Amino acid sequence: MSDFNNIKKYVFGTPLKTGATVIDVPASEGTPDHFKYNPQLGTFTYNLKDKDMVFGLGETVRGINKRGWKYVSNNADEPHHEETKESLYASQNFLIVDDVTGCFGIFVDDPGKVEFDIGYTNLDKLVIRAEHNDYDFYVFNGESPLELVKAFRTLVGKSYVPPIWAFGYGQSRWGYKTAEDIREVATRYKELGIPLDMIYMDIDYMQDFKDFTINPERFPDFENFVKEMRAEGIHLIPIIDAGVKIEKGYDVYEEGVKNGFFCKKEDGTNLVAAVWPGKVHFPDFLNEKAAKWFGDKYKVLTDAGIEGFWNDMNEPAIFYTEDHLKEVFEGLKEFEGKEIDIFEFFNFKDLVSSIDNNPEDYRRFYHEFNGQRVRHDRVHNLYGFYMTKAAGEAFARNNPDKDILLFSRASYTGMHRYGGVWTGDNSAWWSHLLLNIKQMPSLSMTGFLYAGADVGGFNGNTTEDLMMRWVEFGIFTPLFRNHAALGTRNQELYRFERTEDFKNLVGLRYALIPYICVSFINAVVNDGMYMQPLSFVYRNDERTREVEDQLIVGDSIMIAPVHEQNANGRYVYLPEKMKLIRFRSYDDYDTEILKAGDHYIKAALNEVLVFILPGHELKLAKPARNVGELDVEHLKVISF
Ligand code: MIG
Repeated sequence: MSDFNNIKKYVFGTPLKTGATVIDVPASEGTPDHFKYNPQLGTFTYNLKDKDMVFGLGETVRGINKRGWKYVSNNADEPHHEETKESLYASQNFLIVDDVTGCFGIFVDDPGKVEFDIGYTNLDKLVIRAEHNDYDFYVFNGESPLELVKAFRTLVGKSYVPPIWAFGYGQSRWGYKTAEDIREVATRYKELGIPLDMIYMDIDYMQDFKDFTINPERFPDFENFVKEMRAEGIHLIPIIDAGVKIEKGYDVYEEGVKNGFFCKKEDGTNLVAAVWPGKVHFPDFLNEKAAKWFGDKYKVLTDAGIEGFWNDMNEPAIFYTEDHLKEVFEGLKEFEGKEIDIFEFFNFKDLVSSIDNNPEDYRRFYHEFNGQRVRHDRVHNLYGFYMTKAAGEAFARNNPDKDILLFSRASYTGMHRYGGVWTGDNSAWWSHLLLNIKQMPSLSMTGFLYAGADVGGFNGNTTEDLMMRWVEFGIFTPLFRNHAALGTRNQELYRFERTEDFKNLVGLRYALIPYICVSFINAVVNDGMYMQPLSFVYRNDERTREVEDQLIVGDSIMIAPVHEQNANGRYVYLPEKMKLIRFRSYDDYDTEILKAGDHYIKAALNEVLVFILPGHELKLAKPARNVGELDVEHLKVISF
């Protein structure tokens, strides 16, 4: 008998040990409750009831309620987060179905492709199908979605806790090249008095995009530069990419080849792919020895004083593989010199346009996983998880006295024990601010508590008003980072006109850090959520079930971010009486007690709406230049 009566496990085929779970649940006989299983098709079908809502899946497109679309767990380097996409960078196969009279949860522990057709093919059917038929299918029972979340998280283990300074504000941009560029960011923030704890280093700090190298011309005395920035209160956070440049004499490449640590093709040779460094091999993070070796490489940077990293391109992203490129050139010969009709023209065009992240390429290489040779597509969604695990375990070994910041782009359940996530290459769109709001509670459910989006938007040119509204939401997300793509409009907060407003808003974030940290730690310790949909808290209030742009943060406040351009306020639904605080800054705000129901609430461009729940309080610290300088002993209390 299991001690975990609310968790049942059903075993199909011969599942791989993915590392997602931390407790062993004995297998139950038969097939999962609630579902009709079709062994021929490998489908699990549940008939959705009228009032069923479906929650979960972590970082995906669309709403908090996942009903009405098909989602595919298949980690993808997908820079276009449109609502018609089925896959983003992450795969969390955890779902909750709830119609208030009853609810249940499921988790499909399968790191290959898994489809969740949630009322897409048939409005009223939830159909789950995995591409490979070897997995553990878990069912959770409980009285409320929150209980199901707890059951799931008991199964998959405690969430990662970052160093406290990682709750500060971070400035990033793809395009900072030199120590001088970074110094300038630090100086401009300091001059304006806008708090800052982190500056991120994107791929240009490296020598020719080689992991664990520093370009000596751009950073002539890196160690001292790290010290200089620390003296300014700033942590430098370099990026690490999955692919290792193929280059004679480059130690990481040489050692990887010598020890057989790279992913191999069927014929035993190392796969040759291309990403930013040009041709690369992919470290086999699933191979324990290779993981240990790669993890230890971070020491090059931690020895230089670095205390945080972001792991990128670990779906893995593939611009092309050598083999596929050959096939494409062969294929193109077919067209050369021939009269082609319009259909052939499109075949020709597809040949070239489908080169990057081509599904065929994910079937060309293998891993050594738990002593077995496994083809990549079978374990695809584990790659980013194991890269991050390799780093996290190395930090525990090599830097036991330090808390190190770590987050990743690709992820799978289990990675939440080693690091956080950012949600990848969003765009400077108002709809992506809204998407950020909707993704956060789903991420919280799946244990990815340290999470956030590129504030202001990554792709495309942002605007000052979008940036301000996004900051007004970002101040509540545990990871609060402004990041943008190469070639886009500069969006450091000092680039705009209303720098005083930005200073006040980021200052408010620092004021909120005691509350944010306590709420975060509570979510870790209790296997709970840092951000919740209203319907999780107000179970019996039907109206809350349709509210997707207000969130409960921690257990004392509700937020209602403005996410539309040119809006000077918004409609807010209050499930009960609450105290509104309309913040312009830490010490400039007005309050008002509002009764339950619908309200139109004004919020000028520089105003943030926070609502205190009855019987609760919000404790604020006086803003400081960085987290280290916050006085957390003397807090101001606003109570209701
Ligand atoms: O192909 O390192 O999502 O944050 O700035 C793009 C450059 C590679 C993707 C990441 C983004 C980062 C960018 N990277």
